[in-house]
Amino acid sequence: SGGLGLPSFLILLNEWRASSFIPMIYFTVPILWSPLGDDSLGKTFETRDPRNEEVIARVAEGSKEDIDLAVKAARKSFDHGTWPRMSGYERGRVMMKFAKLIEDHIDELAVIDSLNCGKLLRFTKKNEIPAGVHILRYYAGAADKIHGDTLKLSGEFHGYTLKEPIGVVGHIVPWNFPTPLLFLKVSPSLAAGCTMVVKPAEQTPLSALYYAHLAKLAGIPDGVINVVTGFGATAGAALCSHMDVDKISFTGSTAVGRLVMEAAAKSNLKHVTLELGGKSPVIVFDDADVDIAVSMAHNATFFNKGEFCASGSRIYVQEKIYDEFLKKSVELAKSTVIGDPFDPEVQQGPQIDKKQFDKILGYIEYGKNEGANLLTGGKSYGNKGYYIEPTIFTDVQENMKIAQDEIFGPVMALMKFKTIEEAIEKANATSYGLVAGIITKDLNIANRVSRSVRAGTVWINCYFVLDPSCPFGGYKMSGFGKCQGMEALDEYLQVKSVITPIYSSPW
Ligand code: TXE
Repeated sequence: SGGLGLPSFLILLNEWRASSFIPMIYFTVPILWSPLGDDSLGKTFETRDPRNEEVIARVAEGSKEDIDLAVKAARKSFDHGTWPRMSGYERGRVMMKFAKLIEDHIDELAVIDSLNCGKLLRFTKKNEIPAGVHILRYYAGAADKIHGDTLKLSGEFHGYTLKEPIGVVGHIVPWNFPTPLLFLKVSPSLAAGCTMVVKPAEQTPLSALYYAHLAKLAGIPDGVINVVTGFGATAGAALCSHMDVDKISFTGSTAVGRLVMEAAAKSNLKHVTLELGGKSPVIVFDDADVDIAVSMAHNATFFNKGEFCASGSRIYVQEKIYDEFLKKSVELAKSTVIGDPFDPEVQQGPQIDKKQFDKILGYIEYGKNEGANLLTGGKSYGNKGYYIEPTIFTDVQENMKIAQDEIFGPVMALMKFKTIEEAIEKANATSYGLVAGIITKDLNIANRVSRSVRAGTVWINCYFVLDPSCPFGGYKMSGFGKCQGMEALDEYLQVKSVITPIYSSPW
């Protein structure tokens, strides 16, 4: 098995940037170990610092051949290795050790994700890396609680079900939360006894490599976690159409989600779960405390620079408080401190890359051209890096692109409504259905609206409250299948029915 060039990583971290550092593809297959960090074809690609667009590392560019080798290692480990066969208790113990090692390396990991992703350092350190650890521990605790049912069949037969690991899993991870999203996939599949190939996003490959190294130190056997860095159209697509992969767990855009399903259907009908985008509504009723509601809505839209599938980017405000809400929202947006995410005073860092930066500015242009009213923001910030001002539009109509498409950036569409019925109708008027927020003191309104919005999660008087125990996943074109909760464990298990006569065999 290979090792990540950890000392090099530490040099990188000490300097916070380095141009000649080449992390290697971390395979658990000995033959692929390469001190130069190349993939099987020797190709590499750049990963950049979104603060200043400078190259921070060159990473191996995994090809179809590398995916084949990684799947082979995972298959061998699933069919003949110890991981799927050891007791759940033992698997849980190893996972707990893995979690402890991550905690021991939290400073390095927080810097890696902040550097690679433009995230606030205080947030990666206090929230995101600990969230990964929390998720891992939650599923470590579940590993020895996987069991089927005993069934009383009609007739003189006894039946029971076994829950078995689904097999080799391909995990395709996006760039917006490299650590939590990785562990939302890896942890339940490890607990279930699966083996896996992880393809991190091309924008943020670094922490996944570090985690592979720590997994090995924790005692996770070779072949169980295989990380292949590379691009979606090559390495990702090869994983989705691979005949020896039993399941794909994908988080990313709706457009690529379709391709993943298509590849699964055209290859071996592998199982698929999709966690896709959103265009989530936050509905603020007249009885809300305006200051609290403004702050909640602000965070719902602008948290993590708007790069969050559950971003509350459509804010519906009831007419009586609308004007006050609007004025205070603009003041808050204008007061946002934009800048280097390593600076503790800063509240908003740069967008992930040029592609997203251009996409967001493009949507802002659409908004202006379609007749929405730009109240604040609307342009890039500074002359280096991918910074965009927090932007608020009003007079947004339901059919405008900025009300329908996932912008995935710091852009709020602020809209007015009169009645509960109107709010429900507008909230449901997109093809997405990931989450919804409701702000009201009236329990009857909260109950009614939470049952009427078509979304996988509803937050009442809060937003972004995520917990490993609480299932999360979309309705409609936001995808299907759950991450988090015991439901996510089921995504990596299949049920076998076993039937036997109670007395002697009738045959
Ligand atoms: O996503 P992609 P991108 C949304 C968000 C964003 C848009 C585009 O709106 O602006 O998607 O982002 C891999 N077969 N979300 O271009 O392309 C890719 O390498 C297999 C929402 O980054 O979907 C990466 O690992 N895999 C979202 C992952 O898919 C493929 C998070 C996501 O990339 C592939 C990210 C292919 N053909 C973006 N093509 C969320 N739900 O949180 C790409 N990939």
